[in-house]
Amino acid sequence: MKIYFCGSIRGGREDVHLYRRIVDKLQTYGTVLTEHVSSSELSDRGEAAAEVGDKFIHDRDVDWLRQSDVVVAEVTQPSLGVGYELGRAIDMRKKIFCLFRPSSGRSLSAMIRGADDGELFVVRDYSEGEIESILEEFFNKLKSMKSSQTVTVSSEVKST
Ligand code: 6K6
Repeated sequence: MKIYFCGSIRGGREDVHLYRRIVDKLQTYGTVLTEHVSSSELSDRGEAAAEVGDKFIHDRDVDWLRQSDVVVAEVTQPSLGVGYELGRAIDMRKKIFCLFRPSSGRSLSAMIRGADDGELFVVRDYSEGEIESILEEFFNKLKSMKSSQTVTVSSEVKST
């Protein structure tokens, strides 16, 4: 499974330790295309970013988003880039799981909370201690949905 993880970069890096824990857990389910988002060494104003340029970053990330099977976003720290990625992912009809921490004292944008449809786009409030269990719950549900779809498809093939 290819997983696209979204987390704030230029929007602020205060939650990078949580991104690391999320990515560590995600890597038990598949390949995380955007592992660098969780790196405490990523310096967006550093040489690497200047060398590749913003257009390269944008085009590469949109390409990865297209390739992904599922999108997981930590949306507590507001980020234009994460909001943009989520909007593009909705258009691509990706399965999206957003994580928000009410303990931050922030209020999540209505454009993210209001996009929750209980199916393709899900927003989940959580506290730090719950990261791993919440992701387990989400991926277990995803796996069981996928296997029931496979059963349906294979029985449809048999009946035709
Ligand atoms: C370092 C070396 C090369 O590039 C860099 C740093 N820049 C970015 N690298 C990769 N993805 C990025 C970069 N800047 C933004 N993004 C994407 O936007 C990530 O996938 C994040 O989920 C999101 C963060 O957006 P901002 O607006 O907070 O930066």
